[in-house]
Amino acid sequence: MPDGPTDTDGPRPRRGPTRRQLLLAGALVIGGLGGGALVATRRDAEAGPTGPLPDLPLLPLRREAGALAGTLTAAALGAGLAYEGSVPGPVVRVREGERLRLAFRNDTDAHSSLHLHGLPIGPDVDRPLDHLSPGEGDVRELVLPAGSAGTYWYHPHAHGDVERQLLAGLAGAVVGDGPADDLPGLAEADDRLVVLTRSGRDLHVNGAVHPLLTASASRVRLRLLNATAGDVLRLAVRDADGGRVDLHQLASDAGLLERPERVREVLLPPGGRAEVALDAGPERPGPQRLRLTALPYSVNADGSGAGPARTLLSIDVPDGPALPTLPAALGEVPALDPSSAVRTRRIVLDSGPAGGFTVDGRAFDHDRTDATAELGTLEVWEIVNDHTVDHPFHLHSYRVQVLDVDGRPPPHRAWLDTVNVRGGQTVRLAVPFTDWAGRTVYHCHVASHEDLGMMAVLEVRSRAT
Ligand SMILES: [Cu+2]
Repeated sequence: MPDGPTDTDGPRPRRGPTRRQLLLAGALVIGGLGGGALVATRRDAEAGPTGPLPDLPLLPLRREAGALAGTLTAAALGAGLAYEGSVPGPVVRVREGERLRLAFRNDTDAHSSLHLHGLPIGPDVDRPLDHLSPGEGDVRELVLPAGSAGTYWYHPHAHGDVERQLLAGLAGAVVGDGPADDLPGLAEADDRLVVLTRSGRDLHVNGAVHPLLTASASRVRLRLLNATAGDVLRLAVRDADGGRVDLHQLASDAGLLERPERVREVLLPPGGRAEVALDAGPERPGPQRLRLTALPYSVNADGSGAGPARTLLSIDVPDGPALPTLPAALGEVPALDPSSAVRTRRIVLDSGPAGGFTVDGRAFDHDRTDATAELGTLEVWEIVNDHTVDHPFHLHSYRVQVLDVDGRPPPHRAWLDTVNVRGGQTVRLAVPFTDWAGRTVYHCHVASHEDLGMMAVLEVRSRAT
């Protein structure tokens, strides 16, 4: 049942932040705070879509010595930056079992790097602490393992300059395909990437402001990727009357759920992904126009400063033949038993002196190792946000499951790599250190917070060494 217009959901919108909130936020890119964003939003909500949803180009891959090989070059494009001349960058699409050899070339005039966000790769492939000078390049090689089909992405990881490079246009999607994609119920769906970025005051979908997706089937699968530098997005789909449409969540950040889960909305922090299916469905026969909407959301712990609802994407769903029901089983998300954890580690996120941000009271130091863990063990990480705004916690190379948020278990089990932690909250994570050892990082995925110090170094050691 529709639950009525959602523009009134949540705290009453305010015109903009107070000076104090801006100071507390410490960043210019917190979602929904700018007064200008409100102006753009009203226009978007009242006007129809501006044009068709742009199709994102596929990165050409050539078969070469047992691998699929491609190149991503970051370079200037107009006043901004782009991978391969495209904003967002071209989609890297591979199937489970394939070996991918991805070359990166930095043709920008600043240090940059290529981070494959969420993909199952070890620290020696990810190399998050390495920066490449202008003119330099490197190569990453990985095999997409069975069970890792999902929606991932790539972006720069040059500490101190990540926000600028993201906002300038450096972000692209990676799609891993697997056997579940061929199951009846999913195979017939119109499968679409929805890459959300910010350019100035506007949120873009595949590079366009409020485009129109004309679906080719009565079921649409949306691969939602929050590739903004700092917007926490609360996403729902509404019908022509403003009522919310049930979504069937298929995947979280790091792969498929065990089964489709019925949800009304998904909260995507910057860096986060979710895949959802929506149906014209027997309860809503006939062609219809739906709207992917960013619902009001405040990153402030006191709930202040949420903007109005914003239509991001209109979706025309045709009336079609009834499709097979969604598959009953999708992926594997084994339960992790926290009683088998070798330790509980407490990690505190907070603001620091002079407008900076800290992890456990310290700003990032490339040369310091902040935490060590042992390969093959399970740890519980208590992420404590002692600050007043959201800090989405991101760990490289090791995917995690949320055990509880302030003591409350999540609605379903999921593999995640970017977990939003609200001001004042404590989120407990199960962190299994499987597959690879090495030196890597954990950090806030609001790029400006990371740039200003909210990052730390983890070293996972193998027992043998
Ligand atoms: Cu943060």
